[in-house]
Amino acid sequence: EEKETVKSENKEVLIQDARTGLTVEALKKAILNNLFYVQGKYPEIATRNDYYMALSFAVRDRLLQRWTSSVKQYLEGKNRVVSYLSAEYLLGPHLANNLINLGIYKEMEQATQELGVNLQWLIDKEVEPGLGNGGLGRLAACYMDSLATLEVPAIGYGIRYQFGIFEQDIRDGWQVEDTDNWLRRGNPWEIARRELNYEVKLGGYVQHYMDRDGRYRSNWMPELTVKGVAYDTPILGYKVNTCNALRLWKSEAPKSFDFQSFNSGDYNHAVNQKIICENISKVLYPNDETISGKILRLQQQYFFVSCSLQDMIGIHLRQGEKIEDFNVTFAVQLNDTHPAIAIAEMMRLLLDEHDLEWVDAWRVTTRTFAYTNHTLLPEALETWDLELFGSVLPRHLELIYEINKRFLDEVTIKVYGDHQKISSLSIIGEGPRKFIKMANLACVGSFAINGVAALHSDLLKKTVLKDWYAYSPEKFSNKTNGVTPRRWMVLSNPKLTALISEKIGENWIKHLDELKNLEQYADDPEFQKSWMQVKLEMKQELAKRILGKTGVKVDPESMFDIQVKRIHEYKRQHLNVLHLITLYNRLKQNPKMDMVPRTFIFAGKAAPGYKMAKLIIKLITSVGDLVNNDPDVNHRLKVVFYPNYNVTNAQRIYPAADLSEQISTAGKEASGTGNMKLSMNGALTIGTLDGANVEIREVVGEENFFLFGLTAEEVTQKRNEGYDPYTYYKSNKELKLAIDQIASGYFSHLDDKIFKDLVNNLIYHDPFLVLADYESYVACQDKVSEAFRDKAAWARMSILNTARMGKFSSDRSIREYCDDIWKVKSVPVHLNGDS
Ligand code: OX2
Repeated sequence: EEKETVKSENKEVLIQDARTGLTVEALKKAILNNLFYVQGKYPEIATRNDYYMALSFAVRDRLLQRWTSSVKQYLEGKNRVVSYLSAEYLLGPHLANNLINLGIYKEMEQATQELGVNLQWLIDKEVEPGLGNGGLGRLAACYMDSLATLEVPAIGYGIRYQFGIFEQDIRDGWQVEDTDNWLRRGNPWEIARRELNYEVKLGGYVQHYMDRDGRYRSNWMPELTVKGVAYDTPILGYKVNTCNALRLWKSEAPKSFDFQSFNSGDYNHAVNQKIICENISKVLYPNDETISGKILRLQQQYFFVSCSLQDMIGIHLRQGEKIEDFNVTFAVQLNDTHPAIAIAEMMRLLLDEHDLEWVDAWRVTTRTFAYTNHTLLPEALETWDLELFGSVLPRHLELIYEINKRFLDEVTIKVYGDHQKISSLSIIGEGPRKFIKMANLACVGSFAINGVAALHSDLLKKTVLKDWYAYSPEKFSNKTNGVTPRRWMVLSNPKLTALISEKIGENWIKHLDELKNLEQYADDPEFQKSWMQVKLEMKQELAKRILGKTGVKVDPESMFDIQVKRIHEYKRQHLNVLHLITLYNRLKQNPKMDMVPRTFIFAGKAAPGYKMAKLIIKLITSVGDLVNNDPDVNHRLKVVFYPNYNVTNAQRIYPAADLSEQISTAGKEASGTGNMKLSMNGALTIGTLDGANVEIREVVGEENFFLFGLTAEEVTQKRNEGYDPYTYYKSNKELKLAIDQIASGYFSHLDDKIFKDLVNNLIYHDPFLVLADYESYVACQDKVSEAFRDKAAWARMSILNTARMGKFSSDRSIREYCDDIWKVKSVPVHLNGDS
């Protein structure tokens, strides 16, 4: 409990004012004040948005109080700071999360109620900042929450996209994209720091000369200079005073007009320059796990990295420290290779702007950065065409050549004559056109390299980063992903949270391992009943939303079989569909059969340019149209495609899941994090031995996990032997029927062309071994159905899943990063004025 006190006439006096007070009265006063002084309204004429803003500013005031205290404390103590560089942050709505972390959810509920407005109604008004694609961006958001909760001094750096991930609508069964204008009604959670801005050069050429002291110098003459302006969002930890900054950069023109052009009458040129500059932070690239190779993307990456490093150097020098000690002040984590250009930019800043010698600059750089790899998919490993790269970053191209030359000299001594190794370690790829390999740049320049699940880290060492592992094994480690229980349990599943806390207290919210205290109730029939009652209520709520959004009526008593994530061939939503069609065919052949009723729920966005992914969505909706309207099925099967999967919708879906589909081809999903959130909310998993599934199965116990499919090793072996999907298609009757139906237009009003590419891809190529895993998947699903009939046994497994998920708190992940990689410590924050 926060108490703010001042000494007055030798008495401790409690201050509960409208800006900082946490009581119902103080909150009421704050809301009314903001309504009047910020929104300019009195209650009778205030809109829902006015109330949302008034409430949010009331919460923000309380965050700012903690934020300024945190900053003050960090600076005074000269503490080592974590700097997280990420091109994406998939934050989700702030309001409810901040109420929870401040510990004033109940108080605010009462305050709003007394003012005659409903809190949930205002929470639902928030437009979430969708500044990320999927797991990678959401991980960054969970990590920011845990850093603050563990009281670690940290800054998150990224891009303030004006338009985040597109909004998805389904029309005629197809995905259509709409722009995400999230800033339309203003953003109460950010503070523009106009005074915090940096110039970033782009394009042009480099001049070389000798200065008066005989020092060789480079002078980058850019074609364009843009300005980055800082926008800060406070990130408060759970029931602590630590409030860190998420600092996102907005690009602008350095001056509003190019006056030279303007005065000489070239108005268009002047305005165009402004547009070009503003374009850099305009829109998030909607590709998950695929590189785009576009100039604008490289500009975005460089833009935010350069602003961030200039900002960090400024902070470091203002502390009175020497530039040579930069790595003592900051540990900088690269969230995949998107910010890897930081390594060359750090060198440029140290050499060209701060006059260090090469060896000193390289020493500082390689003690500063650590790199997290998030994927083994070859199509996701970033490369840049060398010529394109040089046209945007001519100075960095020179620096990369030099870094590479020095590095390869060293390599050559070690692996003399092994040209294969040398070319695999080289930052520059040779081919018809040369290219820059960003993963290699990240590896040379970092002191630590990690994967995001045990299997993934292991495969990294054996495959894509094999030669790097052989070269510097000491850099490698694993850091299994985690998710924050504050958002993914407390906020999204308040009823389950209350039930758990009733039994074991509230400590688990900060120490998730304590969930294991629930195990003792797993066999308790009363507890099982309450547990399943919460599940049912969450399913009823979701059913209502489904009806509203899609018009499909689903039965909350049926098994909610859920696959929600980006649509990607490697995640194999089509394998799920093949099972669905198989169940449908069984029912058609035997309408009287006793089948466990299932509701198949899919959600996820497809990259707008990813044809096959979009076709998979159309397949799901087409099968759904037929199945949902077939009287023979008699409501035993329902298919839902829930549109516009984002953080807000994920929060509503996870608590309602009975079955969590984690069915990627083994070796392809680096970790997955939806798998953790679903399991925490009591869903059982059907999954392959892939990513974090392996570790989830380990902790929940193999008897509480539905395993199927080839292992990563078997997948590789099968490919090497010459995998032929056609033989699987021919030899399995149910599989053949399902595929033939798709091909013949059975689900598409007899249109036999629409799914042709998908079908041909499956039976002739099948790069993700859907057909090879089909039989094992369907057999496993049959076991799932049988298990679901035994309600008590299912409840037990569900409880044990939640009880054993402690490991997958992002608090555990962050603690490991802090101890093993960043070497940073907690710094408890006291409120200013607090004793
Ligand atoms: C994702 C991975 O696909 C996913 O498996 C992982 O859980 C997540 O990152 C967080 O680590 N883009 N998105 C990812 O990797 C890349 C690249």
